[in-house]
Amino acid sequence: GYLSEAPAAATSGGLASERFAERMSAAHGDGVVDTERVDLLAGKAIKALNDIIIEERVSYDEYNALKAWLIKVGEDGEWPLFLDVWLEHSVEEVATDHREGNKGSIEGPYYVEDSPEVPWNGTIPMRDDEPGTPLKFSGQVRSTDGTPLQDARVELWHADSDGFYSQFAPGIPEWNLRSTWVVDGDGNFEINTIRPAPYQIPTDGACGQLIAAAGWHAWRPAHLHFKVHAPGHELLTAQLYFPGDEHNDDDIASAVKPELMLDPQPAASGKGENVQYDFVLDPE
Ligand code: MBD
Ligand code: FE
Repeated sequence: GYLSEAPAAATSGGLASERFAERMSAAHGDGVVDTERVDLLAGKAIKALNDIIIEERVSYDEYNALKAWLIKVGEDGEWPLFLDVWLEHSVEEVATDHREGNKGSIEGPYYVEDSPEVPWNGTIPMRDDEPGTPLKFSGQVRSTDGTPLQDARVELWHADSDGFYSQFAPGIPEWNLRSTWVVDGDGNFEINTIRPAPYQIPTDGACGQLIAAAGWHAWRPAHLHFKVHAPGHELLTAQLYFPGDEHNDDDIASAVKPELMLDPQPAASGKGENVQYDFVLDPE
């Protein structure tokens, strides 16, 4: 691959924290400022932690280790990573459990808005000699009643064959493996990309320290991220996965669902793979 070494945790973490802060300030006014909800939720969270301290007889050494670790999460910019890996899947479940269309999955910390547009049958931006197995990804966007959604807009972003995301790891072109397209008149698309590698949580930051200290593994299975927009329909945020990945069954971010598994086939040309997947959106 291009990079022999992983980006420092504080590099990707700091960038993820900055991007998140920018999006929050752009969307200001949408924040949760309902006193009753804050009282309820913060009160329950604090009580849950106090209950654990009493039940497990947490010591001063353990309490101080926690304090030092929480400070380090902030210093490393890893709050977006921590929260998206260990909590977002439950938020996503609550937000989408009424849906009849496609199952979704978490957004994660590495989404960037306004990626460059490519044609519905184009190629996602990539380096001239981008490593990785070529993957032709085709499908259709439909409403739950089967109507093709010809005004749908699809955003795709994913890691490279080293497991690194552009804009969050050094030395990768800004929009590498990030793009947006509008489907054709029948809701179809056919996009060329490459297969991403599995993603490993940085080992040199606070999240990596927790994983090592707890004896966990640090892996997410290889995945493609999508946002699918269509007028009058709920936004679908999803990830798609590849069969046979050793971490499909124990994703550290708990974000794999059986409905999100791809079935890639060797291309007839003998070079790369083809895969088909349709997105079904719920009317608003
Ligand atoms: C990722 O690439 C990701 O998708 C999530 C959810 C968390 C960490 C890294
Ligand atoms: Fe990801």
